[in-house]
Amino acid sequence: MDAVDRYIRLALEPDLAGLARLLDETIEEVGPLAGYDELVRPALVEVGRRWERDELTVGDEHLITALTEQVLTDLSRRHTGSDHVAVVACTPANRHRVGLLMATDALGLAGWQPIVMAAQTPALDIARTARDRGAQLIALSVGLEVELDDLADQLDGIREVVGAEVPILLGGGPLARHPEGFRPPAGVTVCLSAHEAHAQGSRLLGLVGSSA
Ligand code: B12
Repeated sequence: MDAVDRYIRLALEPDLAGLARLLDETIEEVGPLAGYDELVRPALVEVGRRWERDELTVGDEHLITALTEQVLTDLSRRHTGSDHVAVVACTPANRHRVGLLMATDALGLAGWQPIVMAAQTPALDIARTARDRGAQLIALSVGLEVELDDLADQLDGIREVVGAEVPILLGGGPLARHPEGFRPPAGVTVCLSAHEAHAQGSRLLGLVGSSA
């Protein structure tokens, strides 16, 4: 049985401790970013496939997602804190939070202090939270292809509140599945994986740190 199968089987039992152990072992072996990109993400994509083929129920999918969120939230407690705040949020129509949590951890590991907001956060509230908390980075997770249609408008709305200086990182399923589907405006960087979230987070922290 491969690791993706084991992941799904443990989550279905449900065996939270076993799932956390599997992730810990994977992280020990390949590191957290590869653990996310090469185990948790493929496991969730496989859950989507099995659900489409009627091999898993909606209840199964909810259970696996809930346990995954719990394990990822526990992992994020290891961040040590930093003065450089990043507001991390799902776009207004997006309820998919797993990728967001991985990006959060990647940014935390890169040295940011992530403030994670709930799913489906209105753009104006993301922007106000970032402005009011002095965020130096905004990271957004997009969940559905249909959201790409008005993403540029959402970003413009955020820019009106936070100004042109705050960099924005964008990620999420539709961008990863269709990298050509959205052309990011100036100041916005698209990341297709937790690895990229970490690399771009480190790069931007270097820029912010050197201008402070
Ligand atoms: C779990 C799940 C749900 C759960 C989510 C629960 C939760 N708490 O997250 C629930 C049940 C809510 C759900 C609902 C829906 N879903 Co859904 N869902 C999924 C599923 C099975 C897994 C998603 C996931 O976690 N993937 C794994 C993560 C880790 O991948 P990821 O997001 O791409 O993240 C990686 C990178 O993109 C990147 N990243 C992600 N975010 C960010 C952010 C930043 C800043 C950075 C830097 C990087 C980054 O890092 C991650 C690590 O590699 C997918 C199947 C699939 N193929 O993904 C369908 C899927 C995404 N869902 C889909 C659909 C259609 C829906 C619904 C419309 C279904 C319905 N009829 O109600 C609703 C829409 C809800 C909404 N408004 O968002 C479709 C989307 C297709 C499309 N055309 O857009 C998919 C692809 C299933 C399918 N094959 O049809 N879903």
